[in-house]
Amino acid sequence: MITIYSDDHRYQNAQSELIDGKLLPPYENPSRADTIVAHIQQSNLGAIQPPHEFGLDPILQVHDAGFVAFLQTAWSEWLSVQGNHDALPLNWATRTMRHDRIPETIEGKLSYYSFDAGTPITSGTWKAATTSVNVALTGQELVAKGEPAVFALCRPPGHHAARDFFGGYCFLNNAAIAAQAFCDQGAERVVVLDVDYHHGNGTQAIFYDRPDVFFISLHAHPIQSYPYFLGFEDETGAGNGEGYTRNYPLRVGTNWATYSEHLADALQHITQYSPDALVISLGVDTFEKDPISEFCFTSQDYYSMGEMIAQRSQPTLIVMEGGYAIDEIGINVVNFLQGFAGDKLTQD
Ligand code: OKP
Ligand code: ZN
Repeated sequence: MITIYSDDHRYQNAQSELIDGKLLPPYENPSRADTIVAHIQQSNLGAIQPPHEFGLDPILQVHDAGFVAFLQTAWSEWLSVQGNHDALPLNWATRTMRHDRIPETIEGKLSYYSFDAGTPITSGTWKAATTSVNVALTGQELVAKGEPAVFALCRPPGHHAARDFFGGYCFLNNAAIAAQAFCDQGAERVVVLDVDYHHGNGTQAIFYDRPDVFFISLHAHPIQSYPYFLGFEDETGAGNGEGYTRNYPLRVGTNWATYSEHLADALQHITQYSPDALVISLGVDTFEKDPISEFCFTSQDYYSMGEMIAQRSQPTLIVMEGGYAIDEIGINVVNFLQGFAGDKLTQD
C-alpha cells in the first residue's frame, strides 16, 4: 500500500495546548507523524510518496471562504497585535448569543471561527494544514486512478473541522475534502467511516443534509467524552441526507470485543449503500494506553480492525486522524494497514 507523506507537517509545532485546566506540551505534536513514517519505512508495506499541490479550490468545495481566508491570515494578524506566541480563542457564542456578526479583531475572529481552546494557531499552521490537505488529495487521486487502497499520513488531523470552524487539533477537514473530491470526479456514493476515538463532528456536519456522502462513526459517547455536543445515536441526517448519517456512541472502557460487534453492524450498512469509494478516518486513540482517551484496544486489535474493514471491496483512502500514545502509535497504525493490506491487496 502506498503512503503519502510530507515532512511539512512539522510546521504545526505549538508551544502548548490548553487541556484539563493546564497549559501542557501538545499531545498533537510532530513526533506523532515522524514515528508513524519511521515504522512504515521499517515495514514491508510499500512506497512512501510526497504530496503535490492542489491549491484552494478543493478546500473551498467544503469550507467557507471567509473561514479559509481567516485561517490563511490569522497568524500574521495575531503576530502584529499580540506578538510571537501561539494564538488561542477564549470565548464563544453559546446559547442566547449571536452567530450572525463576524468580529473585526483577530481575537474576536478566533472565537467566531473555533469551538475549543485546545487548538493553537502558530506561525506554521496554515502551511501544515494545507500540506495535510494535499496529502489527502494526492492519496485520493491515486485511489481514483485505480489503486485499491492508499494511506494518507495527514497531520494535523481534520475530522473536527467543520465548514467554518476549527478545533480539536483540526483546521481543515482532510477526509471531507477527499470525499468531496471523489464526488466532484463523478462518484455517486461515498462513505466516510470514522473510527477515531472522538466523534468526527466536522465531517458529520459538512455532509449532514446530503445523501451522496454517508458518514458513519464509532466513538466515545458524547455524554462522557469530547467533543460532547454531537455524535448521539439519534443524529441520522437531515432533509435529503436523512438516513445517511449513522453514529455508534460507545461507553468509556469499550474494548475490541464490544467495538467489533458495532463495527460489523456499521459495515453491513456500508455494504447496503454500495459506495463507489470509502474514506476511513483512522484514529488510533482507541488504544488502551492513549493518554487522552478511554477505550481499551490492544496493538493486535488494529490488525483485526484493518482485516475486518478490508472485507469490503470499495476503493479506499485511509486518512490519519488522532492517536497520542507516541511509543505505540507507529505499531498501531502499521498493524491496521497490514491487516487491511493482508486482506485486500495481497488477495487481489
Ligand atoms: C482530536 B482527534 C480531553 C480533551 C480533549 C481535544 C481532543 C481532540 C482530539 N480531556 N481535547 O479526534 O484525535
Ligand atoms: Zn481522536
